[in-house]
Parts: sequence; structure tokens; C-alpha cells
Amino acid sequence: MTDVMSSAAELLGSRCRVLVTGGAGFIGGAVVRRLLNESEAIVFNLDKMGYASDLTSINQVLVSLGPEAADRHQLLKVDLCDAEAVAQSVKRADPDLVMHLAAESHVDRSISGPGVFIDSNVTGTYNLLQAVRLHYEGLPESRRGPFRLHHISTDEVFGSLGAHGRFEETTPYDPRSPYSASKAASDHLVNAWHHTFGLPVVLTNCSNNYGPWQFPEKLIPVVTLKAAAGEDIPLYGDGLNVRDWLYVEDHVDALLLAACKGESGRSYCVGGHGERTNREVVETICLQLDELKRSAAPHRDLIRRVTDRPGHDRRYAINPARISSELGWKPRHDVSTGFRETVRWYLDHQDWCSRVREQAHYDGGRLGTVT
Ligand code: NAD
Ligand code: TDX
Repeated sequence: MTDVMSSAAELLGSRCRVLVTGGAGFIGGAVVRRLLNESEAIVFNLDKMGYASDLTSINQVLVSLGPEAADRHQLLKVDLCDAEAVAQSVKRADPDLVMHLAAESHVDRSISGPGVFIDSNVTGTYNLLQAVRLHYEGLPESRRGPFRLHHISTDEVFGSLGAHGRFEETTPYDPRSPYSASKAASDHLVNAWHHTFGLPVVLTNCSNNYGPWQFPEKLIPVVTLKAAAGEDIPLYGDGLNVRDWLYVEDHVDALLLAACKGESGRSYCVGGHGERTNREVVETICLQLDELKRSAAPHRDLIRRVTDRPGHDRRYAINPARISSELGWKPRHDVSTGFRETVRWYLDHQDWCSRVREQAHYDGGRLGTVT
């Protein structure tokens, strides 16, 4: 069993060139920071620098590591939809490991405009697979053994649970939003490239992540920022939908373990027993804000039930038994302390939130309703 606290350097072993796609996003950024902080690897960060991208956190790490680390982060500003540019990037990175996180990731946006989800998540993954396959076939024997393409996916591919049960690796796929359907398609492509062309791949399907540096369109930053500003807090439908929350750094632990120690062709479900209804999450954040930021009335008075998300999945929950028993993963943060730290972080970084929202031309308004 692998020690969950192993550093990135120990896990990477001989792999010294890592291609991370989507490294300017929320989870990819946490992966890049971990690789920079905990190893000597050169990190090639392929990202189209879309609306949710920002390099502030990576630049902070590079400054703290000093000038000799500057060359260890190489941004490749490339759209995965551009097959030729993807091929060139893979050639330039010459990777020992590929961690594929780049995707359009917001369910509400996939309802308002599904096309870009098909382009980025399906065609983009196809372009990456073709380029990586060529790269892998040209590798010398000594680099082939440890090589992996790690595809980072979501629990949403499994659909929607009732009151009981949890998703696991054998759960049939049943995606129900344009986002989850595009992610499911990409999972199938990755498995097909493994079985048909012998590409060594690992897949992970994780539950909802939370933590610092998430683009403020998802539930936790939206609620925190709106409540702090004294604005109405939108709770979709009856607020009883359940999500299984995991702190982003715990996800990064799981990703590095799966990428470096996972068995080729195998998938791992990742989740930290963090099930909460949306109403519980929103009320918890409001209580924390009552302590951190004085206001005339309790913040929960701002909660408003709004029209439900079309096709809103009722419940997600993960059984992480495989990654726990085979790779020794376990989460290091529990939801109550993780939420508290995260709420404080967004309160302390409201300037960053305003800046990235402005750059993205996003005013914090409701997305993903069907008229
Ligand atoms: P994010 O939206 O914060 O970041 C995604 C990054 O991918 C962005 O920087 C974006 O510019 C880039 N990207 C998108 N399309 C691209 C393209 N065509 N070419 C190049 N770059 C492109 O997303 P995130 O929350 O960090 O999610 C990362 C990955 O993890 C996604 O694959 C997502 O499906 C998966 N995931 C997310 C969660 C979650 O709770 N956020 C949970 C499980 C799995
Ligand atoms: O304002 C809101 N009010 C609200 O009630 C928002 C933004 C969301 N919600 C609800 C919808 C969901 O039930 O909160 C829940 C969480 O919503 P999101 O933060 O949009 O996440 P979700 O749709 O569950 O998807 C997330 O987890 C799985 C990520 O965005 C995906 O990328 C990941 O794959």
C-alpha cells in the first residue's frame, strides 16, 4: 500500500516531464502547484486560457520557489480543438506522464450553450489521445513502462442516485446533462484508445470539489460572495439535492496516486464521504459568515428558492473503497473545517474574485435556465 503522504517526487519516480492539460483552472492549478512545490518535474501546462483560467496561484508559487524554478512551468496556450497545435505541444513537452484535466466544467453553462462542451470535452480529448498515442509509440522501452495518460473525470457520468446507494467503478454510465454526457463520451474514448491501441491509461471519477481559486460560478463561491455582499442567495429547486464534497487538495492526493501507482486500464472513484444537501451547505456557509462578518440580520435570511436547474441530478455519492484499499488514499480534510477555511479564503480574496469575473465578462447572474 502506498503512503498517502508520499510527496509528488516520490510518486513520480523517474518521470520528470509532466504534461497537465487545464492547469490554469481550479483543479489543474492545484495539481500544477503541487508538482512545482513537491518535485523537480518540468510541468507543461496546456490550456486555452478560457474564461475560468487564471495563473495567479501558480505565479505565487513560482515567486516563492525563486528564479531557478522559473523554467519548470511552461505554459502552452493551446486549444485542444486545434489538432495540429495539440500534436506540436505533445512533441514539445515530450511527457513521461499526461494528466488530462482540460474541459468545460460548469453544468449550467452546458445547458445554456452545449456546443463548446462537445468541442472541448469530446473532440479535444480525441485530439489529445491521437497526439499522445503517437508520442507513446515513439518512446524508448525504458520510458514506456512508467508512461500513463491519466484522464480526470467526474461522478456525474453515473447519473443520479435515489436516497440510497453510492457510485462505484462498476456503476453503469447514465449521464443526464450535456456536461456529464460530454465527460462520459471522453471516458469512453480514453478506454477505447487503451483497448484498441494499447495506450496505458488511468481514469478517475471524482465528486464535487471545493477550495480556493475556484472560478466564482459554482455553488460555494457563489453563495459566499453573494451572502457577503448582502445579495440574494439562489438555492435551486427544493434545495434537497445532495452532493458529495471533497477538498481540492485531497483530490490532488488521489490524482497523483492514481496517475503514478494506478493500474493501466483501471478506473478509480474518488470521494470523501462528504454528502450534504445544498440547503445544508448554504446554511452552513451562512452560519460561518455570521461569525466572520457582522450583519444586521442572519445571512440565512438572504436564501431564496429559485427555479430548478433543468434535469437537475438529485444525489451523488461515491464509494471510494477501491482507491482506498488498492492505493491507500484517504482524505485529509473533513467537510466542516474545509468549508470554514474555504469561506474565509473567499472573504479574503474578494478582489481576485471580482477581477476574474470581470475578465470573464460574468456578473454573477443565473446561468443555465431554459426559456
Ligand atoms: P475549470 O473550469 O476550473 O478549469 C478547466 C480548465 O480547462 C480551464 O483553465 C480551461 O481554460 C481549460 N480548457 C477547457 N477547454 C479547453 C480546451 N478546449 N483546450 C484547452 N484548455 C481547455 O475546471 P475544474 O473544476 O478545474 O475541473 C477540471 C477537470 O476536473 C475537468 O475535467 C472536470 O470535468 C473534472 N472534475 C471537476 C470537478 C469539480 O468539482 N470541479 C469534480 C470532478 C471532476
Ligand atoms: O447558485 C447555485 N445554486 C444552487 O442551488 C449554484 C451555482 C448551484 N446550485 C446547486 C446545483 C447543484 O445541485 O448546487 C449544487 C452544486 O452545483 P455546482 O457547484 O454547479 O456543481 P455541480 O453541478 O454539482 O457540478 C460540479 O461537480 C462535479 C462541477 O461543476 C463539475 O465540474 C464536477 O464534475
